[in-house]
Amino acid sequence: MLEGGAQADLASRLVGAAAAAVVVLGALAVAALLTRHHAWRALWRDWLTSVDHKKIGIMYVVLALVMLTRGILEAAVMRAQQAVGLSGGFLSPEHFAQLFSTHGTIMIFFMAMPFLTGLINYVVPLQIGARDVAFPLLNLISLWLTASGAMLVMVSLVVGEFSTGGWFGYPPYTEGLFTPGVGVDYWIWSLTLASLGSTLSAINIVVTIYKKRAPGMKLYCMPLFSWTALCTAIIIVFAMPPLTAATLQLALDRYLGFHFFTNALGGNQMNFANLFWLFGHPEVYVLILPAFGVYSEVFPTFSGKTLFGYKSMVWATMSIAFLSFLVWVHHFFTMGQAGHINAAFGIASMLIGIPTGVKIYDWMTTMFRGRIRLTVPMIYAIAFIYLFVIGGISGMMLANPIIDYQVHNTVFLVAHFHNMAVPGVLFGMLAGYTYWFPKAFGFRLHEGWGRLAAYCWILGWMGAFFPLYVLGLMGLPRRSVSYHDARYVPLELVALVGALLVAAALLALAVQLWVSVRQREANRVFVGDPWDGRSLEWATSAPPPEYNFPLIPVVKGRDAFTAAKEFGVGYREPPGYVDIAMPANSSLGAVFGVSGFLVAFALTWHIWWLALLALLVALAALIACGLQRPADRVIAADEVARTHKAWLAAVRAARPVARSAECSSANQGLAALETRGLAA
Ligand code: HEM
Ligand SMILES: [Cu+2]
Repeated sequence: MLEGGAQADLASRLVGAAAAAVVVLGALAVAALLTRHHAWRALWRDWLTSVDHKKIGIMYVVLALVMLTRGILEAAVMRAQQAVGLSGGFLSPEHFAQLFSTHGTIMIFFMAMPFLTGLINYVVPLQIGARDVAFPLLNLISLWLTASGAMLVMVSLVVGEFSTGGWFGYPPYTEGLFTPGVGVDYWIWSLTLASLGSTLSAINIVVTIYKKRAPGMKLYCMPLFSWTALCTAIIIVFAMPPLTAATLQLALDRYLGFHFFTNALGGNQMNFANLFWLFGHPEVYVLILPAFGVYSEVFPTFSGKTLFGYKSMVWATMSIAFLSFLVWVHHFFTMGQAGHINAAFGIASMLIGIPTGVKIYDWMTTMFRGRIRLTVPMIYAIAFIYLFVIGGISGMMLANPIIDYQVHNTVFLVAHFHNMAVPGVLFGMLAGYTYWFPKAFGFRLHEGWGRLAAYCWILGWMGAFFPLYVLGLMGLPRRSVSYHDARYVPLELVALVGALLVAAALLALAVQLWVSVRQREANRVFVGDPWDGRSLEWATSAPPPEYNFPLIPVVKGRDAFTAAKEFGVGYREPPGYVDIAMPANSSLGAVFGVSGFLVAFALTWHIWWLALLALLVALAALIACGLQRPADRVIAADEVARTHKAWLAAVRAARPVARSAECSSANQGLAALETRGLAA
């Protein structure tokens, strides 16, 4: 009979081996499928080298969904461990630590970030009436860098181990002295790749929004989702560098014996805490603002009204972006700074409640007297309002340093931030996925499975996290692999059931996709406006042509497409067509992605020659990038005309659908004119 510890070691190894097997077999299965369908070439030509913002957006979302799957499975394993964790459980402490570290790192950097970047990439150029982003090739490179970071985390499951230092990897624990081995290095380099990718893509988004808006689209005419994309991207540009600096300094400590964050020779770990949270707090707004943007599209669309309080919404978004840089110390109220500093940061933190409250009222007023349709995005959005307010209130509690001292590092905090991360961020992303899916693929997702998934997410989330508020108040520390107080057990069991329901939600999403693809012919919305949309992304076919719009639209105010529909000019044939030049495919994304991955992998394993070689390749590619003249592909006016006329013919042939029938196969993407005016 094995002893408890040894037993846990064995079980841990089995779980780890199973996870690694899933990754390897999954990769092999995908490769086999691609080979069987002779799809490698198409994958390379149509996707991996494409600089089309729409395809890049879709690839980001695919990456996010793959990583979401891993993150949720890990969460379920953690919950299972804690459910049986009274003086034991089946995982070793080391393994549990790897689980919360990968789960946190993945969910933030490789799930939420790619998800929102994907939605922004897909939607923003369409919403602002542009053909593409400002720097299409850079866009592809950013995607590849992010994906190679994710790949590194995946590889760590098979080769070696991942960090045990949590998603914020505090030194001195993560210093070489205390945690040698490759785990922390995997964490450092995957974050470095992800932060590079995010910074570059954020610069791209900012420039796109400033420079590529359709004529007449003033900033104050821009749809709210694009506004939140702008604010998020600006935050990233300022917030990512501290993270990159912090992880690189940590790398210097680990690799070259520097002492930035050690306890000896003048190092100070508080420098890391400050740098990390100088990034970390703005980061949570990076995650949530695009979700707010999605909700700000979903509420008006499915209430048949224009967004209430547009300007207050914009100002609230900007205030949140600004305030997000002034509150980072609330992540370490207990680390010894003076009381008045805590007080100042506590008050600053509470201030964020004001613009957020404004938004909540704006959304509620948007629904007021609207003709509300409870579609899947709307279910997520309404659940969000209820749950997010609860999360906001627990945030106000934590912002008070006196209360924070009591619950710091308990699972009360875990409940609070999942309250923001799941109903706040993830529900928004899933609402956006459901809302824009028909635009991207030309058919609607199955409504019934979508509802089931939404209800499982909502109930599962409540089951998994409401108990944690109570457990936290009872004193259960976060990151506990086991505990010795039997009073925790019942609530831990409830939380496990919740997590299983969340896993079921994920399964329902997968089934929904499968069923929808199979039934796609019945649910086509080629005309492109299935929800009676208000902004320009709905003014083109679904899926849109590569160049988005045959002629760049001219905009006169907000809700540009609703206005066009009301004036009867939503589907007009232009007087003439012109040639359109689109950027050509490029393999440079892959070159940077692969060499970036190799540099990171080689540094992790101290294979110096490989690191140097891959770095040289990346540098050479960079120089080639600079020397190369960006190639264009011209789409002849004839072809543009043909495509556009075919679409207009489809518009004429389609039967306008009333909102009551929008979830039936009568919906071909042409909305019957039943909106009640712009100012309604
Ligand atoms: C809805 C399903 C989810 C479940 C059941 C879940 C569960 C968990 C659990 C059990 C932990 C460890 C808690 C502890 O330390 O005691 C954890 C930590 C964490 N989760 Fe989640 N999670 C979910 C979704 C998410 C999402 C969507 C995000 C982010 C967007 C996220 C971000 C994190 C982070 C940052 C940590 C902290 C890791 C650390 O301690 O370093 N989680 N989660
Ligand atoms: Cu914060």
